[in-house]
Amino acid sequence: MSKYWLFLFVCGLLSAFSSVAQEYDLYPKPRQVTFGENKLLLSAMPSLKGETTAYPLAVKHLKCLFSDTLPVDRKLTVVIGERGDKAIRKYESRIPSRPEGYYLLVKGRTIVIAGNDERGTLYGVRTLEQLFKDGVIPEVEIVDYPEIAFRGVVEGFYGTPWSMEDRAEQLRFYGKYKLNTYIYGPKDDPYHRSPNWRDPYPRKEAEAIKRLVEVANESGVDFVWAIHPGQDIRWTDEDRDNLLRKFESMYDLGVRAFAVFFDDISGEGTNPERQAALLNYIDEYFVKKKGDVIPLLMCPTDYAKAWAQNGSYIGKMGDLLNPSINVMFTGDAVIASITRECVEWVDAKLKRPVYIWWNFPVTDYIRNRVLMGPVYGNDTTLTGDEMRGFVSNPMEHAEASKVAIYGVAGYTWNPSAYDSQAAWVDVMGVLMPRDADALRCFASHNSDPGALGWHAWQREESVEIADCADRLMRIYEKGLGTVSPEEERMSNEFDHIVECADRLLVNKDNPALVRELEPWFRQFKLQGETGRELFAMLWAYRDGDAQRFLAKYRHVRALQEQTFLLDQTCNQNPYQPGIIVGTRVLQPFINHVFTTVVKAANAAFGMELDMMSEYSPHEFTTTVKQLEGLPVQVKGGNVQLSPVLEVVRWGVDEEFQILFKQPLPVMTIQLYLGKSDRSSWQLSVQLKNGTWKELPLEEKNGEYFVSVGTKVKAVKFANVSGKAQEVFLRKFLLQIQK
Ligand code: BEU
Repeated sequence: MSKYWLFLFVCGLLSAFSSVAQEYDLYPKPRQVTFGENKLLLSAMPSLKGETTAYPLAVKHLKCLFSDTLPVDRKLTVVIGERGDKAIRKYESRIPSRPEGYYLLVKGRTIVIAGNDERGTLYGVRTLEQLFKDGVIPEVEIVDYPEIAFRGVVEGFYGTPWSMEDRAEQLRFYGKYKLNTYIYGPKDDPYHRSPNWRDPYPRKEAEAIKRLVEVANESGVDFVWAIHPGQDIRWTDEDRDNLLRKFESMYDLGVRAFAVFFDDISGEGTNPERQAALLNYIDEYFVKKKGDVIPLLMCPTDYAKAWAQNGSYIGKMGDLLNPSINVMFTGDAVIASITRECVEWVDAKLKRPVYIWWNFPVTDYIRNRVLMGPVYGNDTTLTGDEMRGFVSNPMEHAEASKVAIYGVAGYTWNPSAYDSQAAWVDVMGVLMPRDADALRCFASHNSDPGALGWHAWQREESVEIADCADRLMRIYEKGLGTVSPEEERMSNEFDHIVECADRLLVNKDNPALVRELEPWFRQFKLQGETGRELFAMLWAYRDGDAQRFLAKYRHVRALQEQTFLLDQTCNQNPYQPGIIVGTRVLQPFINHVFTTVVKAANAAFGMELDMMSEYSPHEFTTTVKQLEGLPVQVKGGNVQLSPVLEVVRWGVDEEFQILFKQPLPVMTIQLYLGKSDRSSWQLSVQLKNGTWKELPLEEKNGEYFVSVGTKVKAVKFANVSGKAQEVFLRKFLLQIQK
């Protein structure tokens, strides 16, 4: 063969291999994959070897791949088993000696699935499932294992807990993408925490949990049931036994993994020595005694480094807790990216690898948004020796949370090979095969939580057009006369948004996702239409056509009002109610350009049109770090602060103020701090003449109540106790005279 022909032959081979590889995008990405040249046609039922000794769940899933109506082909063999099984002995040296690892071979007329352990075998079958397309499997050799031992989800948010149907669907999704952990800990399940953590579930709920555990078992996912007793626990033998009794009742429902959460509590329950003693007791007298329960998991009270300060609490946990107990941590802050520095810091304190509770894509602190962006920013060099677990805390929208959960599956399986962008693009097709591009457009513009002082974590948003939007605003600052490529690009983007939103609203691939996101899709469409009409307004101005300008201005105003109405009527909850979209790039762009264009048109056409684009009436200022950026809401004419979910560490003399746009007739103020200690607090109002007046706090049903009955310019609330306080700020409501 001449050199030329040899060259062509090699090129042909390479392209054949790479096209096979491209055809089979395996996810999460396996460690080592070598595709062969041929494909195996599976038109017959293979004969199974090792069927009786292999992990039954793996065999069950394997059999689902083949239709049992097919004739048996004796020459086609599937060999399956775990390390130590006779059937796969020949391949044992190729199995990675890592928990949940597996070796998979498809060659000639043989398929080998050899697990390092039972889960490993199951994961081998899962990979085979992904390779199986239209009755054909490519020749391949795979060596694979996960990096992080516990990977998955903690349903740990405040808000409406997921439904049992949502959870069952989630468990199947986790199984498919090799996530092995689901932690049940919804903050608003009263049997998970106060007031009912001591009581067993009523029969109906208990039955539903039992069924859920069965789905978890069938999916190869550990169902971890968490209890949250800290807010009212008494450190007595009685309460210890209450807790154990509750665990026993969950064990009877089939639960074989348990967690105790001490997050977001104040008072006696926060004592680290007491917590550790209780956990060690549970570990010794329940977990280890049962023998079939996996290691105990706990969430500490100081669960973020920002609170751990000198780390004395977390250090005590490291010293006192039995070594087998896993400890959760959210990173540098409550909402944070996971850095190597933080993991090393907390590992040293805990004297064990940390179990990360990652607060993404949770939105319980920003419930008017959805977080649909990629999973990125976590250290990709971390190994299983440094991080024992990594679970994502999702949104109350289960289906929408899959965008992030899919990313977490890839990251935790193999952090160093994880490609965040590719995973994100991929999952759009997984969730909405026919409208993947439209979903991607929506997701790309809805990913930032917004920088809220204390939770100041930001995410990229509208990445593809952010620079363009910025450049265009600067062009317009110099004058509105120039037609630029940026203008064309932005106006096309708004057209595209309208098209995508319309398609998403009627999408049939994923009804659950459409149901969850429908109000956001509608808001997105309005945003696209507003952007589109904004340009029509600008072009009318440029043409000197005052009449057309006015028509377009009125249309923009109408769209703005519809946006406001949707925000005021949909998704109404006490915690940041409403629906907002595209807040990082699109909305600021629209607001900025709207003001610029109306200002120019007013001057040119001699008009006095209102150029205010967003209504933000009241101002909030504070010296309490944790309250920085707290939104002030206007609801039904009343004014209220968005409730804070965490315990607020409130320093001596620290305060907050709400300054009203114009004096308001405040009738009463109601507030809930979770403590009755009136003398520690001072509430004052600023009267119309500018003087401050202190008002007494009365106590009513555990809440504080203040009678005001006059017009005020501002309200101030301060800690005057002379010492730091730990309180909740779950309610601060000003009732305004209508
Ligand atoms: C996420 O906003 C979030 C924060 C915390 N208040 C709670 N606990 C932990 O993060 C450990 C969590 O339940 C809540 O979802």
